[in-house]
Amino acid sequence: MALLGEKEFFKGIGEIKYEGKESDNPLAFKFYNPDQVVAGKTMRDHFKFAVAYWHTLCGTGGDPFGPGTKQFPWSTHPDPLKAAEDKADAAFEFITKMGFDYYCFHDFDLIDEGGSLVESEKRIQHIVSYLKDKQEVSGVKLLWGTSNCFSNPRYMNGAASNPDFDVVARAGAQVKIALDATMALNGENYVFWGGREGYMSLLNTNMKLEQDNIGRFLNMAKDYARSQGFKGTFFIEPKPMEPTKHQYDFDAATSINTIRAYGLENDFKLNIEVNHATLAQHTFQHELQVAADAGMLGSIDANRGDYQNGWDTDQFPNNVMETAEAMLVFLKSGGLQGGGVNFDAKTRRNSTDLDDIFLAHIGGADTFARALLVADAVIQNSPYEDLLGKRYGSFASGKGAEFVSGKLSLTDLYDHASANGEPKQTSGKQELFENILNQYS
Ligand code: XLS
Ligand code: NI
Ligand code: NI
Repeated sequence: MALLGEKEFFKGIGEIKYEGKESDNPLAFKFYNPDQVVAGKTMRDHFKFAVAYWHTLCGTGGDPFGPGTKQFPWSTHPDPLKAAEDKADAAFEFITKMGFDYYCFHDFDLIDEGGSLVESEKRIQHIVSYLKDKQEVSGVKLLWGTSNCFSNPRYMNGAASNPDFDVVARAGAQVKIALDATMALNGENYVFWGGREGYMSLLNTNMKLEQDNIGRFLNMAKDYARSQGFKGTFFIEPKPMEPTKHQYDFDAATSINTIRAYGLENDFKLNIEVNHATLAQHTFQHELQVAADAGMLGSIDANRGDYQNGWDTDQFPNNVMETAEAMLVFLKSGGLQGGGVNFDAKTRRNSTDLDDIFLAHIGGADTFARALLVADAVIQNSPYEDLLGKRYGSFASGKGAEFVSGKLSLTDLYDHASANGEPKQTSGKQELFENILNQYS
């Protein structure tokens, strides 16, 4: 096995360090200081930053108009097993140099799918044992595993929601293998993103059967993993569309309904992705709040979309003010339950230097770190919490408090309203709230 240093893919780039915002070294963190304590926890523990294998090690920049532009030095070996080992070496070199603690993968990001289920499983087992050693040597951990049940043409009509039972069973077999891999690598969580679990036209779709089948499928996966001793959390990752027109896990609220409708609330939480939130016409912070309010804020896929177009562009986060609003929700809800911040983001097609991958992750980590500092300052030092408390002050005492504790009837509301006349007008003060965020940034 090639350990760090034996075979170097990112030559000339050393460990990325925190140098503070005065530093003009592009290959240094300006705000992400892993050991700095914010709101009682180190930044490292707040975020649990993870590298997404699929974008960072596999994505060569292809789009519908042309092939990939990036020739990765770890993707040259003709033998799929050796190519996968090179990729793993590159992944661990990168993660270690970034100083991150985690990675995430789909089964067939790790190694190319074989010609049959049996051959694919053998390949996965080969690379899993290789990765096990790499994890041990480096201390890097698996935040979550998942299975890619959306790229192979066999899943064109869906995986767990496929109208053909044979395909549903094939997806089940694939998920079993991916769960085995995740457990063998001590994965802390397991993700279900419903890539093609949805439909294009209701005319040819039995929606009720498809959704019930997903419910059965998720329960089977959960029961299997639990029977094998898996203690981690399962996450559903909502997304409204792309690749299907109507995806069943549209947004956080819809996915929470799925979790509850199929009795999965003790085992499942949500993995909220920024660009999926915006595709659903929500803000990222809205989705975080919906998940947190249900006790299901599990993990984050960090990226950003593009204001001028409508698809999942998966760009690295760089908007501090928007991320600060999200970090307010994050801090106030006590952070993530089991998960971390996974950079589900890719460098642009024309960002072809290897150091661009470092610059992108540095920028993403710095954006989250700076936003966390802003949110913490707003909570600790600004009038924000007071103002928010005052806005709901009418529920803190008197009839309002009785209402909140369930002591009033509709007739009580009638009596209160009759005795008090027209309610006074109260400003929402939105601009003041916005100014406070700006002032403490
Ligand atoms: C795609 C999703 C995918 C999941 C994992 O849009 O974000 O990358 O995170 O399957
Ligand atoms: Ni994602
Ligand atoms: Ni996505």
